[in-house]
Amino acid sequence: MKLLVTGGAGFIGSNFVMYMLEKHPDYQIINVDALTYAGNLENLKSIEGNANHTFVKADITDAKAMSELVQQGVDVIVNFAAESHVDRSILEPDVFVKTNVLGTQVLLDAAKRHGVTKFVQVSTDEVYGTLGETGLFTEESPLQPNSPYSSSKAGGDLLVRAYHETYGLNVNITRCSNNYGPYQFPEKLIPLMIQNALNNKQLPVYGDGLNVRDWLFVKDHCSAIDLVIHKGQPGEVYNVGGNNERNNLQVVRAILEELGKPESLITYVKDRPGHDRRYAIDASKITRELGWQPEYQYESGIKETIRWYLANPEWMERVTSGAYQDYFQTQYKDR
Ligand code: NAD
Ligand code: TDX
Repeated sequence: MKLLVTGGAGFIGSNFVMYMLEKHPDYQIINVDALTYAGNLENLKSIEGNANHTFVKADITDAKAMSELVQQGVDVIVNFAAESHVDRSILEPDVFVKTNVLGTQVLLDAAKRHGVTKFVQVSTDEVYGTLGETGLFTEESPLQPNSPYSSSKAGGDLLVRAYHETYGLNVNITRCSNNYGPYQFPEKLIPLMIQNALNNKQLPVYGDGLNVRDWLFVKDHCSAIDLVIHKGQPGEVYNVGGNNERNNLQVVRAILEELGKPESLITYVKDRPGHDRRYAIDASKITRELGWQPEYQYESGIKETIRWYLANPEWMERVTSGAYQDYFQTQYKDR
């Protein structure tokens, strides 16, 4: 099987490429990534020289480049490439629309033109909006995105649906909850807090710190996508979640405890505008229909993640370049 994986130099995409090369050593992977601030070839060091992996630096909004890649006998496209950070989407929504909406449409068009057998869109639970204290998002929940990020992801999802309904393209959409694990860029909650705690810097908790996320170890997300590629039914959406609800303070306190750092590092800062209160996923469909089960317990997964960041300080140093420092000055300046 020949896969075109987009965004494979980012957090989940790089974990997925490594997972697939190990699990299916006979598959060929073309990994296309524009190497934005979030894309990092160092994430792929362990597979350097693997003859079944080809990296191509290109932008998914470049129709000619995508068409040329897809016509090289690609069977399946898995689209991870996206602008992925909610806070950045509040500062600069335009690039989110360009990559997450237009980029998805460009890939769909290439898939349709060159007879790709399946298109998997890696989406997010955030397209469903927010929950109150109870309830879970199912695949039937209405799309009610609240941030420029989540609305751009919802826009991409709707185009995927339309290419199935209108042109009969074989598509699947996965909607996963918050991932954590190695290689996550330190703008997201868990790696940011690990990084700041290690450097004895303040840990900026938004609002009252009681917003709830459902955390899933990245390798469990990869196994879900692998199953969807092989067993997903045409046009179906599959929710993926860990059944691990934690509020942000619980997450941050556990990191401090694991690192032996004081709780006095926690600083409450101004809330994120439009901050979704709670996400929780009903993943019973993918379990029932495709046999997916998460393997990692949150407690051990988070410890493994912290150990990875402790063991890879040079990775952290290199990804937190000058541009990273500029972003943080803008992001936290009025908070
Ligand atoms: P990430 O920001 O770490 O990686 C995104 C990758 O896409 C980067 O390598 C970047 O260089 C690349 N990219 C961005 N714009 C591009 C473009 N125009 N052309 C080609 N490549 C481009 O993101 P992530 O956390 O790994 O998320 C991957 C996907 O999974 C996204 O689609 C995201 O919406 C989705 N998702 C993420 C989570 C999560 O918790 N991180 C949860 C559910 C779904
Ligand atoms: O400094 C911070 N302080 C803080 O309190 C940061 C960066 C975040 N938070 C809060 C906001 C959220 O309630 O922590 C929670 C998690 O924040 P993020 O790591 O930014 O993730 P989230 O907004 O939940 O979105 C993530 O999960 C769904 C990914 O970034 C998305 O790509 C994915 O679709």
